[in-house]
Amino acid sequence: MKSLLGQSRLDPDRTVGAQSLLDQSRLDPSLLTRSPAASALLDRPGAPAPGDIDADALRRGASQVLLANWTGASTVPSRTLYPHQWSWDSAFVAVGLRHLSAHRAQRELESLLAAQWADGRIPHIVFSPAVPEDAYFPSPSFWRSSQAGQVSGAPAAPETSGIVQPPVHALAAWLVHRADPEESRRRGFLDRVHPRLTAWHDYLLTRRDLGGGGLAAAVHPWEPGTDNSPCWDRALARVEPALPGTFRRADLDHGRSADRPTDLDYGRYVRLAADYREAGYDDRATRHAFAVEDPCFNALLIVSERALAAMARVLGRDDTPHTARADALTRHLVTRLWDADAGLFRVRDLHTDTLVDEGAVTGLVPLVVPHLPAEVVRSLRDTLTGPRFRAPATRLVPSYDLTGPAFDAHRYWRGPAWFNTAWLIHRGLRVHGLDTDAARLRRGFLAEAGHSGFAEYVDPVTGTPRGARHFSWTASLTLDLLNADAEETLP
Ligand code: 9WN
Repeated sequence: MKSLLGQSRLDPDRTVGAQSLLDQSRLDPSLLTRSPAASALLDRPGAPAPGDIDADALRRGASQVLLANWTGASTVPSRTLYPHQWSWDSAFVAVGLRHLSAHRAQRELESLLAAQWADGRIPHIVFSPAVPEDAYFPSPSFWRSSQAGQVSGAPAAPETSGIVQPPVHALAAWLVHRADPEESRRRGFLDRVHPRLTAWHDYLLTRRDLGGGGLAAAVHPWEPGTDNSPCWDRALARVEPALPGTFRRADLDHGRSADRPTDLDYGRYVRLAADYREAGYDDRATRHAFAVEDPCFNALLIVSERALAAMARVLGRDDTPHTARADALTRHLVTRLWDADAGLFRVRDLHTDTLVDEGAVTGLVPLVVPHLPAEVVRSLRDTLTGPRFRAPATRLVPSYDLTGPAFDAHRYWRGPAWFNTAWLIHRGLRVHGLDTDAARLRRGFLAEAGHSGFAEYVDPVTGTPRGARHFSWTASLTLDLLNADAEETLP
């Protein structure tokens, strides 16, 4: 154990380094010796990293987080704040787990897909029956999926939420397959996941094309994964909040209230989810009071559709429906959400059919889409490296425009820098051959992940860690970026 820590060179500018990874961690040190499987995972050889990063310490710290957050079939985002399985978290976790165990990464995704509804939706939370009811709100008894969701094809078990999260799963499944194609073939992994992931995209492109413009809509601020982004403020203001006192927030037991969404936001989240539930989670029967087209959500749908095409080719199936969909989605994304004057993609509010005048990191994530017009790529790169998104302390990307009126360096998706969006933008920079920018972002990512103890997010101005520590996708995507030199991009 000592040898993990004795040689930290993580960030010479700061007094904390790899030592802090484990000092802060409270992870069980006997984990390594108690389980032969666990120690085999940790003994994989390391990959090269930028000169000032101690790749070995970082890799071991990240692996420990993933081992500690593994429940036996999937990974919780955080043992304290998020004690169940989350949809896009699991996809990001699988991306990193594949470097430790392709088999375990497959199980991560397949346990999520086992909770898929008959209408194709992948729920945003799969609840563990082993976790106490009051450990997270909204709990299974709020969503009541097996009862209220019957008309939409919710499974009898497990209990789940009724909303969704961004469709990054097919990309993750493809990357997991590529990590060990032999193991994937032996287990029939692609054979099983390809039809399920296709049904998931079908759901999004039929039931969720609420704007009629060929993009998928989100009907709750939790669906794009950026809960309290300023992009939702106007749309949410139209929603009558649930009365205070009718629900109890569990997140404040673990998170600082200044880092979390406000009570007023929560009242509105609860109202929207309850209304959806009362309509059986049926998109045809619900009058969605909140409906938006989000650029990150749709960009991930495009990349995932290309991943389905790649899977179809491996399986000897026709890939043209997937490539045709990806091409059409790319056109719609640019036509409906690109704002050339602002130099980024915007959210479209479907109630007013207008673009929301706020700049968020989700408007830069479409860089991950191949075949974008060259001027769009140029402009996104300028915005990314310009004053609005160049975080002074972290080399990461803030979640919201540093110069925007709603910027708040602490509060969740209103300013703090997150690791999953940085990973996606890093991937986008690679896709478009912007390798110098990619290398800079990668270096910043790895330094901050180590320095922060794999925090959920960090203050972009001071670099202070915020939110949960030992956060699974931060650890997992760290492992992936440590291997990024070998990464391939999709055609
Ligand atoms: C609500 C689990 C999830 C992430 C989201 C992040 C946060 C939940 C919450 O945590 O949302 O889904 O309780 O705040 O915003 O992106 O998937 O890590």
